[in-house]
Amino acid sequence: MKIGITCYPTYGGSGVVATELGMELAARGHEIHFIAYAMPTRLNLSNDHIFFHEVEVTTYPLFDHPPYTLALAVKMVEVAESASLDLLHVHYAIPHSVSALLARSMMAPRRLPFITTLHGTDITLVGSDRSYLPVTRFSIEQSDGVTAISNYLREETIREFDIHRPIEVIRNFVNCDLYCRPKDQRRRSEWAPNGEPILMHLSNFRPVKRVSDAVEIFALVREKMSAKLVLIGDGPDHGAVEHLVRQKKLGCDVFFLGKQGRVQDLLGLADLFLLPSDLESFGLAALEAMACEVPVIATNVGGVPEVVTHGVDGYLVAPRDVAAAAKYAIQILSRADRGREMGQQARIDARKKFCSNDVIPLYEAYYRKVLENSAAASA
Ligand code: GMT
Repeated sequence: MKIGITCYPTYGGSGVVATELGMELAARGHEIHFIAYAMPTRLNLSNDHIFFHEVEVTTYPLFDHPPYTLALAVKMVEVAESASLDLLHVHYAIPHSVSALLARSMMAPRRLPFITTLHGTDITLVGSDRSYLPVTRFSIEQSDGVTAISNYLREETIREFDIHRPIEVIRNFVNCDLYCRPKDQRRRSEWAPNGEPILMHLSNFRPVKRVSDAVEIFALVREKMSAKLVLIGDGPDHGAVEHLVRQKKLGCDVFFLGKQGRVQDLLGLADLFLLPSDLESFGLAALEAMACEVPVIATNVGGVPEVVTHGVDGYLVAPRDVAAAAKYAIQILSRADRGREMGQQARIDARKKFCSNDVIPLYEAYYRKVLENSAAASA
């Protein structure tokens, strides 16, 4: 198939899933055209079935806000015509599904069906904001196919948007051949020269991620034992988190790595992964850590319980309950054998439920179904 994929190219879960999906599909022989305003962070163009088309948004003194939605729609049409795309697959409803809807109308009478994948804040925060809700609902209703990355998100979309169309749940996935615990653990000594346990967190440092809670949890752990905290990613809360680290005099024990391209090389060096978010419709970073044999302490919110099983491959606590999270962290870190056992179980669970080899064929089957329905509708 020839598929156009649109996503946010920035450091965020929806862009990561879209990029990994495109690369997996290309590896299976499909022709993939990424259409975005910049190269997605994890995109590797080495496969000659992958193409990148940049959306350039022309500005004009009259425009306070350059019309990205329109520029994207025009680019979608251009690529669909020149590459004879079979369909568009857009990640994150706002505004990508609106652009795709426009592109489909501009292409008529030639059919260009589009699938919208809902990821989280496009439904739970931004999409449900009253200023965006009507147009988000309309573009979801108008999509030829809609998928959600967890049962939680599907239910939430139906409830919040009063949606009456089918929504397919296709869960996020991880490539367990790429994401695994490195045999060579020597790099740990960069952060933990005396063999201290390492806690890790990876996110885009948005307020919803509560990175400061990861620091608070770590501070409680440090009261009981020596340990190190490695923070990967960057975003709006970076300054506040750095300030908190200084205030707690943890500067020597906390490492800020910033945005990293190959997180698969880092996650498996940790003993524990922290995901203390206020809300998470899936928690992709937790899944990636699990595949690398790292147990997870996360909050019991949204779709996280579909990923992490309490007491089996990690622990779930109430949002902002840093004391409970620290108690579990100390439990895991003070018994290395228990932590390793949970970590190994985490990889088994990640492979069983979220392996890319099982999930990618679900997308392929869904694409075929949407194409058949679209052809039948226009016959
Ligand atoms: O929160 C992020 O990392 C960004 C956000 C996005 O849409 O870019 O992530 C959402 O999609 C991820 C991939 O499907 C999910 O793993 C995250 O749980 C989800 N974030 C939230 O629901 C807050």
